[in-house]
Amino acid sequence: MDRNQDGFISEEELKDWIKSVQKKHISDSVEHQWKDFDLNGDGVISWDEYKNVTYGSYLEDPQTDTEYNYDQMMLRDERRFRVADTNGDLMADKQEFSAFLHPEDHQHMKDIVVQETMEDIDKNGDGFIDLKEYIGDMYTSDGEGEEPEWVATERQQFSEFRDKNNDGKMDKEETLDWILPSDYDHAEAEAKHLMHEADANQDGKLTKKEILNKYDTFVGSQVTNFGEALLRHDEF
Ligand SMILES: [Ca+2]
Ligand SMILES: [Ca+2]
Ligand SMILES: [Ca+2]
Ligand SMILES: [Ca+2]
Repeated sequence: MDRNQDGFISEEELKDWIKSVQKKHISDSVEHQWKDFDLNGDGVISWDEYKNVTYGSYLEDPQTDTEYNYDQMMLRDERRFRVADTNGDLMADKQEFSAFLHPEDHQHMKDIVVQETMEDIDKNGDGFIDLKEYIGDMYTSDGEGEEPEWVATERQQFSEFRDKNNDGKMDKEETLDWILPSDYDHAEAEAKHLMHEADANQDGKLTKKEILNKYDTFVGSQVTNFGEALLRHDEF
C-alpha cells in the first residue's frame, strides 16, 4: 500500500490501493467463474457455452409458469454478450467475459448498461423514466400511511439533479449521469472517506497505527477484502 515506502499512507496511495483491490476482486470473480462456463476447455467462452450453462435446464424443459421470463433474460444476455464481444466472433476471452460480467467498468458497455436500466424502470415503454417510474423502482406505496421521508427526498433529487433539462423525465443521457456519473470516482470517494475517518492527527496521511485504530471502518469499507487483506498479508 505504501508505494513510496515513507511509512505513511497518503490519500493517493489509498486510492491506488482501493483501485487495485477492486481490479483484483473482478479478475478473481472472472477467474472463479471461468471453469464453469468454458465447458470444452478451449480457453474461450462461446455464447452457446454460456447459454447452456445458464439456461440449459430451462432449454431442455421450458417452463413458462415461473416468475422469471427466461426467454427475455436470454435475449438480454445475448445482446450484452454481443456488445462485450468486441471482435464479434461470439466467443468471449477473459477480457470480453469480464466486460460481460462487470459492464459498469468498461467504457464500451455504458450504453448497454443504460439500456438495461431503462428497460427495467421504464414501465410504460416510452423510452424515458418519469418521476412515477423513478420512484416506483425503489418504493411501492401500500396505500395507507404517509410516504417515508426518503421518498420525498428522492422526488426532490429527481427534479433537482436527475432531470437536468426539466422536462419531467430522464432520457438516456440523464440516466447515464445517474447510474454511472462521469465525475464520480468511487475509489477516490472511498479513499477520502477512509482518510477522514482514520487520520487522527489530520496531517493528510495515515500511519499503520491510525489504520489499525479504525480497523472496523476499514473492514466495513465497501471495498471488498480491504481490511482482511490488510491484516492477513500485512500489506501496509
Ligand atoms: Ca470454450
Ligand atoms: Ca470475442
Ligand atoms: Ca416511461
Ligand atoms: Ca429530462
